[in-house]
Amino acid sequence: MATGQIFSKTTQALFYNYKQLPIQRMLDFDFLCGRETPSVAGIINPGAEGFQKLFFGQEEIAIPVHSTIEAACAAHPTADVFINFASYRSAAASSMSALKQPTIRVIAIIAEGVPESDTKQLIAFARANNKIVIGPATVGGIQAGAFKIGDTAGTIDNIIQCKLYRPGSVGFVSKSGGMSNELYNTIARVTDGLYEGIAIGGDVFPGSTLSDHVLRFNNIPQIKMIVVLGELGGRDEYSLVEALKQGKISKPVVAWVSGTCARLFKSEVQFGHAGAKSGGEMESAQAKNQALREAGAAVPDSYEAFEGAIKQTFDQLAEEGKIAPVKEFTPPQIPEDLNSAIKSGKVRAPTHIISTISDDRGEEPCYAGVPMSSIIEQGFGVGDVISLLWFKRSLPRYCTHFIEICVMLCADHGPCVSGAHNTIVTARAGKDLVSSLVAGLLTIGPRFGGAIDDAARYFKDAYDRNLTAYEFVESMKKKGIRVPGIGHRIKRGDNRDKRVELLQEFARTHFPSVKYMEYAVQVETYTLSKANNLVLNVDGAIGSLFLDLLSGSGMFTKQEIDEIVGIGYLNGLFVLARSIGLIG
Ligand code: Q5B
Repeated sequence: MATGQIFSKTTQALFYNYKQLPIQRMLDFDFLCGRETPSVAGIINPGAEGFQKLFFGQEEIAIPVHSTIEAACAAHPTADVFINFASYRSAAASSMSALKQPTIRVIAIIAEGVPESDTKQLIAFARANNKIVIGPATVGGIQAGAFKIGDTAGTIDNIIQCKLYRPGSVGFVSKSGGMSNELYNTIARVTDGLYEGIAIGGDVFPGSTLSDHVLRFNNIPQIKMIVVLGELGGRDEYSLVEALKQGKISKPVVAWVSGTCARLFKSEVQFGHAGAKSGGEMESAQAKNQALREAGAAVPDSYEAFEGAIKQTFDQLAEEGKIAPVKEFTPPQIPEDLNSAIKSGKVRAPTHIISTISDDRGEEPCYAGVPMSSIIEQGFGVGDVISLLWFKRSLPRYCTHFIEICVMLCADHGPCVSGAHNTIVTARAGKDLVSSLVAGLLTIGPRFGGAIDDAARYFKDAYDRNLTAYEFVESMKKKGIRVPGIGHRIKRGDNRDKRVELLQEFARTHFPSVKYMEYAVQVETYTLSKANNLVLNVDGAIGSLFLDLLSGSGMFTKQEIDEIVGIGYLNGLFVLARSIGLIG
């Protein structure tokens, strides 16, 4: 890896695995730097295709999403950086696929824990094909004012504070991503700023080494000095020592190898990174610092003195007139995200939708204020859940049991009724479950299953107006309306509907009052005198009994009963019930 620049203000990347936050951070950085094109050309999200909406400054842009690396590379041939946010399990395979793409030149592998044997294969392949691997176990890297990988340099506030939106004169390379943030800050304080910073990652076998990047920085004219932060463990720093000794590095190098504290421990200590453990004297921070010092790098006596050493080297270069003044500018302001502004109490926003029946904002979802755990602990059934979600209250057990009986009794009615017929035809035509179910449900209406609400409305109105059964039926006839809840294609006066009988029996035993149902029975007696098929059907039985449930339970005001009947969602009971059979 002996080339110089690897990024520029027009570099574009492909981002593997959709991670909204790091992508948005890259785009925010672009905006801050005044880039004209977003640095993320495409996203690879295995199995998904389309686009993702993200912000580029104040504007929303659509970034294409591809399901394969091959498709993404073909669609974006100028995007030559591959940022791999795959897990440690799949990072190696996806990285190898990316390396095999002719358009990809640099890849950054973020995952920690990639098997070392896999990394070695990636390194060998990359070297043979003249490609650059940054990581694994890295945050990535940044070219100030031009291009940034994922979460490198942290928040926008930090990026602004470290003046990373415009280039300075310092090349920086470290093993640690976290410490690189710290050093970006230090460099901003005591020099004219960072030009490029790379975190190579803390694995034993990094895809590219400290010396790889130092040699590269040496070839970049804008970089006037190089800062290196190594750490104990491994021998990477010795390649740098060799390069310095051989005179391959002409620019001043300020270096520090952290981990000098390891000697204070009686036994070997594994620090945060996989590679950060001293395997012997040669790999100790002290030995590596000494070797770097002897090779000509400016190496302070402690980490605390690192900042001073960087400053001294920079000041010297400035004094020698080797540093051109940086073009300062005020970066544009990134609009704050609505969510974070709401969180900090700066703005308020109206909600789009309010649910008055369930709430999942707390520790656990609640139905009408009743937490899920108590629904389970109290042994609630489907009837109780319906009462909470439809009527927003806990109804007495006999009511919720009645609801459950309705659902059970109406769950199916053979293959010949409209709903089942349509569902069967649709399913046999090869359609999926949802389409077949919906085809059946769409037949529910005034003549089939959907007469419960009308039955409740008309029976209530007639009963409340003290109409006799005769007056009610005849007035309906005059208006040309069939009495909802009366009549059946098969059932007859001498072949009653068992479901109706079961509902009546339950209600007579458990309901405090069945006045509406008894009224419906009087209506049936009269209609049966006209024709033998004009029985009280299951819709009429449920409609009239629901009126008794609403008025007899004492849980609803008169106004609420009128509202429930007026809105008309008792047919929902039939829809719910029959879905069971249609799905079957
Ligand atoms: N006539 C149910 O009719 C049906 C009359 C009436 C006064 C009436 C019919 C009707 C009202 C709506 C209703 C729910 C279409 C039914 C259900 C669930 C189900 C379904 C299943 C399941 C049956 C013959 C003569 C005519 C009509 C008169 C009929 N109904 N008069 N009030 N209600 N009912 N729907 O047998 O003088 O000869 O012209 O619309 O409650 O859907 O099992 O299939 O679980 O899946 O086709 O149980 O009653 O009778 O239309 O030939 O009429 O009776 O005016 O008089 P039919 P039609 P006329 S339960």
